[in-house]
Amino acid sequence: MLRRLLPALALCLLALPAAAEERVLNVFNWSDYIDPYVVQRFTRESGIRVRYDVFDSLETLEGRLAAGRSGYDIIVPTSEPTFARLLRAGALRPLDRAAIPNWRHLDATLMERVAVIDPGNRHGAIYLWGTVGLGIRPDRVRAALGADVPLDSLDLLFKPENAQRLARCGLMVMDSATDVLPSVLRWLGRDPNGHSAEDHRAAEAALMAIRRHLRAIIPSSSILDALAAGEACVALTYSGDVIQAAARAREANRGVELAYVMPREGAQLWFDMLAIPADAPNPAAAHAFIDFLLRPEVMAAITSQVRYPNAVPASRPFVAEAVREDPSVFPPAEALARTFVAGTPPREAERARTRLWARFKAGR
Ligand code: N2P
Repeated sequence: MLRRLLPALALCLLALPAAAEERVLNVFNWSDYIDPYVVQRFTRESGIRVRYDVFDSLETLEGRLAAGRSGYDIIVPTSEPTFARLLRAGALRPLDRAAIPNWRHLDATLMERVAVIDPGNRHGAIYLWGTVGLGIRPDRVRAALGADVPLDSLDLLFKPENAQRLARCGLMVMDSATDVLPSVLRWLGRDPNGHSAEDHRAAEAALMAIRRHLRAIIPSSSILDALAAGEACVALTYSGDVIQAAARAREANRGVELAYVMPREGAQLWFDMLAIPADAPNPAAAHAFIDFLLRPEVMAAITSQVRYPNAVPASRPFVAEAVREDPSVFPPAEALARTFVAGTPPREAERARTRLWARFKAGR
């Protein structure tokens, strides 16, 4: 009996590593945007190994996806413009809801907002969301501009006389035309989604007027590091990145105090989507991963770690108290009422923005 079983057993053992090898999930996510233990736990529970790459701007994500065959199973594009554009190009796979039982935890009101570009929410679930605003060192800003300067205005950065006085303590802008230009237009009192030649000219003039006062125009991940190290006193970047930097600075205990402020002029609000490329090599694993992420305790661990709100209300009681009670992580309704959402500019306008941005970075 045993002798007859042995070959079968040997075969099983031989087959195991090969099968395990095939069970790989290729993730392309934003940097500093997950709790690493969550990824480990997914592998432990499912046996699926995770190959994890990161990007730190929508431009980088789109560049990698544009040609197809990215090799990724999970990507995390912002609903507009990137997710909308990929969807329109047929580059996203419709989700199989039957394989995502935890879909039921998603906040219906938030999902309705992204249904504007994805009717019926067929291609994506909200992962995390947030705003674009200012990371500031309140003590440095007050020292440079006076004790009663409003700390919640884009004037800090875009008024040339302020920029000049803050230049020494470090002004920074994240390197992303897509996620910076709408706030520039808003500060100018224009439609943040305007893309006429006149809009572009005005935005470029505003950026050029402060260009020589900027210490850096660098990827968002580098802005996070610079803020945490105390090298920037005003930086335009993503909300949770500032709040993460503030936590890191507190831990380092070197006297760097940071705050995130949503601009009073109105902040850009965005939603990042879990999506599966149409040509994903392992869509089954991708569905399993989305389902895993939407578990309330898993989502809570992610929000606690990266300090961005999620779209799973049932996660809230499990979120670390300091994060749960932080109004800069969970903006109050009146602050949200002043936000705006970016649209999806036509290709030609996008090209003009890219050229404008290159001139801004070069400073001429
Ligand atoms: C995470 C960046 C936040 C994503 N580091 C912005 N959509």
